[in-house]
Amino acid sequence: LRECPGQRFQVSVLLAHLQAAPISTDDILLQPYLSSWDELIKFMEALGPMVGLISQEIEVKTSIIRDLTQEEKRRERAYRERDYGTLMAIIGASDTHDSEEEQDGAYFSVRSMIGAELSRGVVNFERQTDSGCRTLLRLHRALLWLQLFLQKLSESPVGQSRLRSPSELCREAYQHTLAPYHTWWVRRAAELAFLAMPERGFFYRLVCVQHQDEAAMVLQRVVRAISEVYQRTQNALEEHGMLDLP
Ligand code: 1Q0
Repeated sequence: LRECPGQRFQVSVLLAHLQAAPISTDDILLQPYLSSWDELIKFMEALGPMVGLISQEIEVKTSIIRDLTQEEKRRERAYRERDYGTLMAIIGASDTHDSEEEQDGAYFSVRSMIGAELSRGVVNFERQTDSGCRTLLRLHRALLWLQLFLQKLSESPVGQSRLRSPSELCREAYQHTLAPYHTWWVRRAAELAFLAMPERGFFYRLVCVQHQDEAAMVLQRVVRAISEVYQRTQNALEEHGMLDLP
């Protein structure tokens, strides 16, 4: 991938985050997962105010999970310090094990989050709450939209037909993924966002290529990385009956 200095969004950075997310055989690290969304927000910021609403929504959703992570860390630290206080008074040691904390927090991965939130009873299957699981599900559905959109953007039409506009592809992908979960008002807002979608040239410059065949290669790498992340998240949510969390 070519470097694009000076541009805020970097497809190589997005790809790096996406590829850092898969761990063990079927899990996803939350930190790189959320960082991928940070990079996508940068992309959306370049599209202007109509899309601002959407990037704001992504920011709200990623912040909810990040806040839960921080809260969890504070709780663990307090618990440990109280414990250690007694312990250290006895043995006089001073070791806080800061690096270990990253490895086994509740919000370390998708599966650790699901496990922790289920055991604490914070996932509500009937009513809307701000659990990490239901929040992740919203981002997860949006990721499928992105996967489908980029897939379509990478495809060349067969025969004589010309390349279709990103705005058209965006709408089509939306109808197949997110639209069924959105209210009438949100669907109208999405329509406005599609109109703000730039032409293909904008996307090509963004990923630093000049032609469709080059773009296709870069886009397909992103699509492959997304689908790995998507599939693992899907498996975890599905196994726990979490694909319809309110
Ligand atoms: C860039 C143009 C994207 C247009 C595509 C999707 C339009 C969606 C419109 C969404 C409006 C958001 C308002 C709130 C919606 C919530 O009701 C909903 C449900 O949450 P809740 O808590 O009420 O149950 N929230 C969501 O569904 C969250 C996801 C929103 C949609 C996010 C899609 C954004 C993805 C953008 C990445 C674009 C980057 C392209 C990069 C190309 C790189 C090579």
